[in-house]
Amino acid sequence: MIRLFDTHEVRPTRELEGLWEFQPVSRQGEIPEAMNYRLPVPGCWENHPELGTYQGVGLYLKKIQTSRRTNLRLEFKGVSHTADVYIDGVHAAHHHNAYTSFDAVIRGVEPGEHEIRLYADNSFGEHSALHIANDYYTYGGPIRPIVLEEIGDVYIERVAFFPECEDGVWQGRWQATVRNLGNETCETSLLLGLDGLSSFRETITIEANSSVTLERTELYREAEAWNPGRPVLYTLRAELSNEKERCDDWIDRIGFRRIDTEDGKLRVNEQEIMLRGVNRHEDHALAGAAFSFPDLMRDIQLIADLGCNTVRTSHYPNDERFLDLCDEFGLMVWEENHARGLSEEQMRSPNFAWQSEQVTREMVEQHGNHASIVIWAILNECASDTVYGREIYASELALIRKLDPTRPRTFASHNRERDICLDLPDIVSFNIYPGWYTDEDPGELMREARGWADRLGGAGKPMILSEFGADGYYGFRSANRVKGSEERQSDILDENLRAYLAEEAPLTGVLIWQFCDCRVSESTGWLMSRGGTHNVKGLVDVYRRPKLAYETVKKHFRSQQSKRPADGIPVPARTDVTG
Ligand code: ADA
Repeated sequence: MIRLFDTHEVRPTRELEGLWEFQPVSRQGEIPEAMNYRLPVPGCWENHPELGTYQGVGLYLKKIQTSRRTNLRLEFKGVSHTADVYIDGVHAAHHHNAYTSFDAVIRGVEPGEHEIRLYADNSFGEHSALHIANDYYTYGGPIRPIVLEEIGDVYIERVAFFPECEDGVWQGRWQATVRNLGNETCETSLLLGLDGLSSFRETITIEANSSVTLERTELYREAEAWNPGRPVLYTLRAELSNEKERCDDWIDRIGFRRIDTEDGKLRVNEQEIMLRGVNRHEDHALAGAAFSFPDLMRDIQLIADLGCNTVRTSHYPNDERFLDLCDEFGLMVWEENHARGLSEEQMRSPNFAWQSEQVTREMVEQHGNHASIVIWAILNECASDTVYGREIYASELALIRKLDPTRPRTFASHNRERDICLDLPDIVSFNIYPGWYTDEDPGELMREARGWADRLGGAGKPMILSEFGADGYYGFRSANRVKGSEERQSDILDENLRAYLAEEAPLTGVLIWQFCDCRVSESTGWLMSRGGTHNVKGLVDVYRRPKLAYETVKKHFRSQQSKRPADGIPVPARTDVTG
């Protein structure tokens, strides 16, 4: 399943799901003597009993048939973590980072059989600055769908839509990019519209081997807003036509909403909002990082059942189908680029700056149309306390502002009073663990955090506690409520939430670490503190079995829901799911 809706009606499109041949190999490009395995795609190789801990390069191979001479576009929605693609033996794409998509376009493919070879590498080393041994697992393989499309020489490459509100009237800024792969200049007619509202047509001329981006702002007086409590979505349709017929199209969904952070408040459509949510790793005991649609839906239902109105995609851009579900059900999203806990030294790795900038750009360009994303974030717990770190924070936040001026930006800091970047984002966010890593009082620490923000450049900005939580081993019960037990985890979250959800708390959001337990990299050093190579701060375990803390959080969040209904109640909560 590619998305929750058809992305093309004109362009022939199919998902290359099913069984692919597979073989571990020693390096990218190697052609093995035999392909001894067959694995499901999308999927990760860890699900095969012999490959549960394999870290290295894996070759996926698929033969496809085409029935006419055409151009092919192959889109890989997520390959973990470094991919190299060969089509009929010719290198067609290289991409680093598991959590954003990339494509390969091949011109003039003859009818008949063609071979796709996908090399996926999940090993750590100099080539991978973002994927390192970490507090989550880097699975191997095509964890998200692979899509095969037939395109003409002129095709729609991307359509971005930015909703804006001027004097109470909705308008939309369009940015549509059309590419000409051909060797001659061409003229084409482009139709852009929103179903149920209006559309317009423009004629564009595109030189050979280049692209043109059309920009235009349109008024939508009749548009209904997307609100967390009433998530109205519109189908966006772009179509290219020549003299005779429609020759290409692009379909997406958008919502009209305005987000602002004036006076230290976060507002969606002028309504002040308190974010209540969870941090979520895309990880499941049975699926690894390759979620089936029902698994994604199950997470949405559980998050809604908890009384959350927000989810943070810690620590990387999420599966588009998950974002589609958030759009559809009114769950607000903090989406962040891919990084966790990188020191200055790690940020100075020669591959860090470009890989990090690339994932930031891809995240915003690929996911910008999702109405549910209300915050962009970067670089969780990296070196925001160093001069070099500040350069990177500043440049990535500026890049986001350039690509999308409509959403606030933040980063989750663990650097407390040492942080030197709090003047840069629109919202300040802190990860703190009172009751777990420290013995501090949650209420006092929250007020101290406000003080750090106020003194260090973040005065007047909304503040979010982006992580707090405690270990809780599923099924480990303790009469003495010792650390690591379900009881203690529940107590710690209870104490934290009492302080943070109090009327006078100076907060715009609380995000619990974390929704579900997750597998972590096998390593030495601090990762040895992760019993069973899992981070067990989940409210549910890797199989989604709720721990005691689940009910505790639900009690707090649901009572907020009734006190502050305008903050939004995601739709699945209305058809109560867990009873
Ligand atoms: C950090 C980090 C998380 C996780 C958490 C923990 O704040 O951002 O990824 O590692 O701590 O469990 O300690």
